[in-house]
Amino acid sequence: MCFQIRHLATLSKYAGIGFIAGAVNHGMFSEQRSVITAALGVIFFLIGAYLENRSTGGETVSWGDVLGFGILSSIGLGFFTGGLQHFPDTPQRSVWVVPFGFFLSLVSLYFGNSSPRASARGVILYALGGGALLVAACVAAVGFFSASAPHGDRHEDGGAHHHVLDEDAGARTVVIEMDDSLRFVPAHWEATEGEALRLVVINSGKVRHELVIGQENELTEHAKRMREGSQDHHHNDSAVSVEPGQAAVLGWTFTTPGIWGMACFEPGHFEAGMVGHITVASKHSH
Ligand SMILES: [Cu+2]
Repeated sequence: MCFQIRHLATLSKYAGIGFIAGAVNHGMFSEQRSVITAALGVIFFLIGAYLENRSTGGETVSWGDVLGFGILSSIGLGFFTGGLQHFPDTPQRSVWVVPFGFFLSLVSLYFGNSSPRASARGVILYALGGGALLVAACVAAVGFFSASAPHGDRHEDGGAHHHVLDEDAGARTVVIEMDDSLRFVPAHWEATEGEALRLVVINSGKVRHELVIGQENELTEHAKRMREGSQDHHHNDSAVSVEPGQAAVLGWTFTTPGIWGMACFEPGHFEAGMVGHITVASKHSH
Protein backbone atom coordinates (compact mmCIF):
# COMPACT_ATOMS: atom_id res chain seq x y z
CA MET A 1 0.00 0.00 0.00
CA CYS A 2 2.82 2.30 0.84
CA PHE A 3 3.89 2.81 -2.76
CA GLN A 4 0.37 3.47 -4.00
CA ILE A 5 -0.27 6.01 -1.27
CA ARG A 6 3.02 7.73 -1.96
CA HIS A 7 2.09 8.01 -5.63
CA LEU A 8 -1.32 9.47 -4.78
CA ALA A 9 0.36 11.86 -2.37
CA THR A 10 2.77 13.01 -5.07
CA LEU A 11 -0.02 13.53 -7.58
CA SER A 12 -2.06 15.48 -5.10
CA LYS A 13 0.81 17.74 -4.03
CA TYR A 14 1.86 18.55 -7.58
CA ALA A 15 -1.72 19.10 -8.69
CA GLY A 16 -2.06 21.54 -5.82
CA ILE A 17 1.06 23.43 -6.88
CA GLY A 18 -0.16 23.39 -10.46
CA PHE A 19 -3.47 24.95 -9.45
CA ILE A 20 -1.77 27.73 -7.52
CA ALA A 21 0.66 28.32 -10.39
CA GLY A 22 -2.30 28.53 -12.75
CA ALA A 23 -4.02 31.06 -10.53
CA VAL A 24 -0.86 33.17 -10.49
CA ASN A 25 -0.72 33.11 -14.28
CA HIS A 26 -4.33 33.70 -15.09
CA GLY A 27 -5.11 37.10 -13.79
CA MET A 28 -3.06 36.94 -10.61
CA PHE A 29 -6.12 36.35 -8.44
CA SER A 30 -7.97 39.16 -10.16
CA GLU A 31 -10.96 36.96 -10.85
CA GLN A 32 -13.03 34.97 -8.43
CA ARG A 33 -12.26 31.84 -10.42
CA SER A 34 -8.52 32.09 -9.89
CA VAL A 35 -8.96 32.56 -6.15
CA ILE A 36 -11.05 29.37 -6.02
CA THR A 37 -8.42 27.59 -8.12
CA ALA A 38 -5.68 28.68 -5.70
CA ALA A 39 -7.70 27.57 -2.66
CA LEU A 40 -8.28 24.18 -4.27
CA GLY A 41 -4.55 24.03 -4.91
CA VAL A 42 -3.77 24.55 -1.24
CA ILE A 43 -6.27 21.86 -0.24
CA PHE A 44 -4.84 19.36 -2.74
CA PHE A 45 -1.36 20.09 -1.50
CA LEU A 46 -2.37 19.55 2.12
CA ILE A 47 -4.06 16.24 1.28
CA GLY A 48 -0.90 15.16 -0.51
CA ALA A 49 1.32 16.25 2.38
CA TYR A 50 -0.89 14.40 4.86
CA LEU A 51 -0.82 11.19 2.82
CA GLU A 52 2.91 11.48 2.40
CA ASN A 53 3.48 11.84 6.13
CA ARG A 54 1.25 8.87 6.84
CA SER A 55 2.96 6.65 4.28
CA THR A 56 6.45 7.45 5.49
CA GLY A 57 5.17 6.45 8.92
CA GLY A 58 7.27 6.50 12.04
CA GLU A 59 8.04 10.17 12.45
CA THR A 60 4.97 11.99 13.55
CA VAL A 61 4.37 15.33 11.98
CA SER A 62 2.18 17.76 13.83
CA TRP A 63 -0.90 19.18 12.19
CA GLY A 64 0.51 22.61 12.77
CA ASP A 65 3.37 21.79 10.46
CA VAL A 66 1.15 20.28 7.82
CA LEU A 67 -1.34 23.14 7.88
CA GLY A 68 0.74 26.22 8.57
CA PHE A 69 3.83 25.41 6.65
CA GLY A 70 2.03 23.28 4.08
CA ILE A 71 0.02 26.33 3.11
CA LEU A 72 3.11 28.54 2.98
CA SER A 73 5.06 25.97 1.06
CA SER A 74 2.34 25.31 -1.51
CA ILE A 75 1.87 29.02 -2.15
CA GLY A 76 5.64 29.52 -2.41
CA LEU A 77 6.06 26.68 -4.89
CA GLY A 78 2.99 27.80 -6.83
CA PHE A 79 4.32 31.34 -7.15
CA PHE A 80 7.77 30.12 -8.11
CA THR A 81 6.64 27.72 -10.82
CA GLY A 82 3.80 29.94 -12.04
CA GLY A 83 6.08 32.95 -12.29
CA LEU A 84 8.70 30.99 -14.21
CA GLN A 85 6.15 29.52 -16.56
CA HIS A 86 4.76 32.85 -17.69
CA PHE A 87 7.95 34.85 -17.59
CA PRO A 88 7.89 35.67 -21.32
CA ASP A 89 4.30 36.97 -21.19
CA THR A 90 4.41 38.99 -18.01
CA PRO A 91 8.05 39.70 -17.14
CA GLN A 92 7.16 42.71 -14.98
CA ARG A 93 5.09 40.47 -12.73
CA SER A 94 7.35 37.43 -12.73
CA VAL A 95 10.32 39.53 -11.67
CA TRP A 96 8.89 39.71 -8.16
CA VAL A 97 6.67 36.62 -8.15
CA VAL A 98 9.57 34.19 -8.72
CA PRO A 99 11.88 35.45 -5.93
CA PHE A 100 8.86 35.76 -3.62
CA GLY A 101 8.04 32.10 -4.25
CA PHE A 102 11.66 31.17 -3.63
CA PHE A 103 11.75 32.83 -0.22
CA LEU A 104 8.33 31.59 0.81
CA SER A 105 9.18 27.98 0.02
CA LEU A 106 12.55 28.35 1.74
CA VAL A 107 11.01 29.73 4.93
CA SER A 108 8.35 27.03 4.98
CA LEU A 109 10.87 24.24 4.43
CA TYR A 110 13.20 25.57 7.10
CA PHE A 111 10.58 25.98 9.80
CA GLY A 112 8.30 23.16 8.74
CA ASN A 113 10.91 20.49 8.34
CA SER A 114 10.69 17.82 10.99
CA SER A 115 14.12 16.45 10.20
CA PRO A 116 17.14 17.82 12.12
CA ARG A 117 17.29 21.55 11.62
CA ALA A 118 19.93 22.88 9.29
CA SER A 119 22.35 25.42 10.70
CA ALA A 120 20.82 28.87 10.65
CA ARG A 121 24.01 30.38 9.31
CA GLY A 122 24.14 28.03 6.34
CA VAL A 123 20.50 28.67 5.51
CA ILE A 124 20.90 32.43 5.74
CA LEU A 125 23.96 32.32 3.48
CA TYR A 126 22.04 30.15 1.03
CA ALA A 127 18.99 32.42 1.16
CA LEU A 128 21.01 35.58 0.61
CA GLY A 129 23.34 34.13 -2.02
CA GLY A 130 20.70 32.11 -3.85
CA GLY A 131 18.20 34.91 -3.55
CA ALA A 132 20.62 37.49 -4.95
CA LEU A 133 21.47 35.21 -7.87
CA LEU A 134 17.80 34.58 -8.54
CA VAL A 135 16.87 38.25 -8.41
CA ALA A 136 19.76 39.08 -10.75
CA ALA A 137 18.66 36.36 -13.15
CA CYS A 138 15.06 37.62 -13.06
CA VAL A 139 16.08 41.21 -13.71
CA ALA A 140 18.24 40.04 -16.63
CA ALA A 141 15.33 37.99 -17.95
CA VAL A 142 13.01 41.00 -17.80
CA GLY A 143 15.53 42.97 -19.85
CA PHE A 144 15.78 40.12 -22.32
CA PHE A 145 12.05 39.58 -22.74
CA SER A 146 11.27 43.27 -22.92
CA ALA A 147 13.96 43.85 -25.53
CA SER A 148 13.11 40.79 -27.60
CA ALA A 149 9.38 41.39 -27.41
CA PRO A 150 8.06 41.24 -30.92
CA HIS A 151 7.95 44.81 -32.08
CA GLY A 152 10.49 44.87 -34.89
CA ASP A 153 10.75 48.56 -35.64
CA ARG A 154 9.87 50.48 -32.57
CA HIS A 155 11.30 53.95 -32.80
CA GLU A 156 12.35 55.34 -29.49
CA ASP A 157 11.82 59.02 -29.82
CA GLY A 158 10.70 59.77 -26.34
CA GLY A 159 7.07 59.58 -27.27
CA ALA A 160 6.88 63.28 -27.97
CA HIS A 161 6.90 63.03 -31.74
CA HIS A 162 4.27 60.40 -32.22
CA HIS A 163 1.93 63.17 -33.19
CA VAL A 164 1.60 63.78 -36.89
CA LEU A 165 -0.85 66.18 -38.44
CA ASP A 166 -3.32 64.65 -40.82
CA GLU A 167 -4.37 67.51 -43.07
CA ASP A 168 -6.99 65.54 -45.00
CA ALA A 169 -9.20 64.76 -42.08
CA GLY A 170 -8.34 67.89 -40.16
CA ALA A 171 -7.68 65.59 -37.23
CA ARG A 172 -4.46 65.17 -35.35
CA THR A 173 -3.06 61.67 -35.59
CA VAL A 174 -1.77 60.01 -32.44
CA VAL A 175 0.00 56.68 -32.80
CA ILE A 176 -0.38 54.36 -29.84
CA GLU A 177 1.55 51.14 -29.75
CA MET A 178 0.61 48.12 -27.64
CA ASP A 179 2.74 45.05 -27.06
CA ASP A 180 3.06 42.01 -24.85
CA SER A 181 5.03 43.84 -22.20
CA LEU A 182 1.51 45.10 -21.37
CA ARG A 183 2.28 48.75 -21.88
CA PHE A 184 0.98 51.50 -24.09
CA VAL A 185 3.61 53.54 -25.91
CA PRO A 186 3.29 56.40 -25.25
CA ALA A 187 1.66 55.72 -21.91
CA HIS A 188 1.02 59.43 -21.36
CA TRP A 189 0.06 62.02 -23.94
CA GLU A 190 -1.75 65.29 -24.18
CA ALA A 191 -4.77 66.60 -26.01
CA THR A 192 -7.11 69.55 -25.94
CA GLU A 193 -10.82 69.51 -25.20
CA GLY A 194 -12.84 69.40 -28.43
CA GLU A 195 -9.82 68.57 -30.59
CA ALA A 196 -10.50 66.00 -33.34
CA LEU A 197 -8.11 63.10 -32.97
CA ARG A 198 -7.30 60.16 -35.15
CA LEU A 199 -5.86 57.40 -32.96
CA VAL A 200 -3.79 54.86 -34.86
CA VAL A 201 -3.61 51.87 -32.54
CA ILE A 202 -0.92 49.33 -33.39
CA ASN A 203 -0.63 45.90 -31.80
CA SER A 204 2.97 44.75 -32.17
CA GLY A 205 2.54 41.89 -29.71
CA LYS A 206 1.57 38.28 -30.19
CA VAL A 207 -1.70 38.37 -28.28
CA ARG A 208 -4.80 40.51 -28.73
CA HIS A 209 -4.89 43.89 -27.00
CA GLU A 210 -7.42 46.62 -26.85
CA LEU A 211 -7.52 50.31 -26.20
CA VAL A 212 -10.43 51.55 -24.13
CA ILE A 213 -10.66 55.26 -23.37
CA GLY A 214 -12.65 56.58 -20.46
CA GLN A 215 -12.65 58.60 -17.31
CA GLU A 216 -10.37 56.86 -14.84
CA ASN A 217 -13.24 55.91 -12.52
CA GLU A 218 -15.15 54.41 -15.47
CA LEU A 219 -12.18 52.23 -16.33
CA THR A 220 -11.76 51.06 -12.75
CA GLU A 221 -15.48 50.25 -12.63
CA HIS A 222 -15.20 48.32 -15.87
CA ALA A 223 -12.26 46.31 -14.55
CA LYS A 224 -14.23 45.51 -11.40
CA ARG A 225 -17.27 44.35 -13.39
CA MET A 226 -15.05 42.11 -15.50
CA ARG A 227 -13.43 40.60 -12.41
CA GLU A 228 -16.90 39.80 -11.15
CA GLY A 229 -17.41 37.73 -14.26
CA SER A 230 -19.56 40.13 -16.24
CA GLN A 231 -19.75 39.32 -19.93
CA ASP A 232 -20.44 42.96 -20.58
CA HIS A 233 -17.24 43.44 -22.53
CA HIS A 234 -18.75 46.49 -24.12
CA HIS A 235 -17.08 47.51 -27.31
CA ASN A 236 -18.57 50.81 -28.12
CA ASP A 237 -17.07 53.80 -29.83
CA SER A 238 -14.61 54.41 -26.99
CA ALA A 239 -12.84 51.09 -27.51
CA VAL A 240 -10.96 49.29 -30.21
CA SER A 241 -9.69 45.71 -30.09
CA VAL A 242 -6.65 44.92 -32.23
CA GLU A 243 -5.41 41.49 -33.28
CA PRO A 244 -1.65 40.74 -33.11
CA GLY A 245 0.29 42.44 -35.88
CA GLN A 246 -2.69 44.58 -36.89
CA ALA A 247 -3.56 48.23 -36.53
CA ALA A 248 -6.86 50.03 -36.15
CA VAL A 249 -7.96 53.64 -36.36
CA LEU A 250 -10.27 55.24 -33.85
CA GLY A 251 -11.74 58.70 -34.31
CA TRP A 252 -11.98 60.44 -30.97
CA THR A 253 -12.68 63.79 -29.37
CA PHE A 254 -12.40 64.54 -25.66
CA THR A 255 -15.50 66.39 -24.55
CA THR A 256 -14.31 67.41 -21.10
CA PRO A 257 -10.89 68.50 -19.87
CA GLY A 258 -9.03 66.65 -17.14
CA ILE A 259 -7.15 63.41 -16.78
CA TRP A 260 -8.50 60.61 -18.92
CA GLY A 261 -7.41 56.99 -18.83
CA MET A 262 -6.49 54.32 -21.37
CA ALA A 263 -6.74 50.63 -20.53
CA CYS A 264 -6.64 47.15 -22.00
CA PHE A 265 -9.21 44.73 -20.63
CA GLU A 266 -7.88 41.52 -22.08
CA PRO A 267 -7.85 39.18 -19.06
CA GLY A 268 -5.19 40.20 -16.58
CA HIS A 269 -3.77 43.06 -18.64
CA PHE A 270 -5.36 45.92 -16.72
CA GLU A 271 -4.24 44.33 -13.46
CA ALA A 272 -0.71 43.90 -14.80
CA GLY A 273 -0.57 47.64 -15.44
CA MET A 274 -1.72 47.96 -19.06
CA VAL A 275 -3.01 51.44 -18.46
CA GLY A 276 -2.08 54.97 -19.41
CA HIS A 277 -3.42 58.47 -19.21
CA ILE A 278 -4.15 61.50 -21.30
CA THR A 279 -4.02 65.03 -19.99
CA VAL A 280 -6.79 66.96 -21.71
CA ALA A 281 -6.39 70.71 -21.50
CA SER A 282 -9.39 73.01 -21.41
CA LYS A 283 -9.87 74.81 -24.73
CA HIS A 284 -10.45 78.06 -22.86
CA SER A 285 -6.95 78.04 -21.52
CA HIS A 286 -5.55 78.74 -25.01
CU1 LIG B 1 -3.53 44.07 -23.54
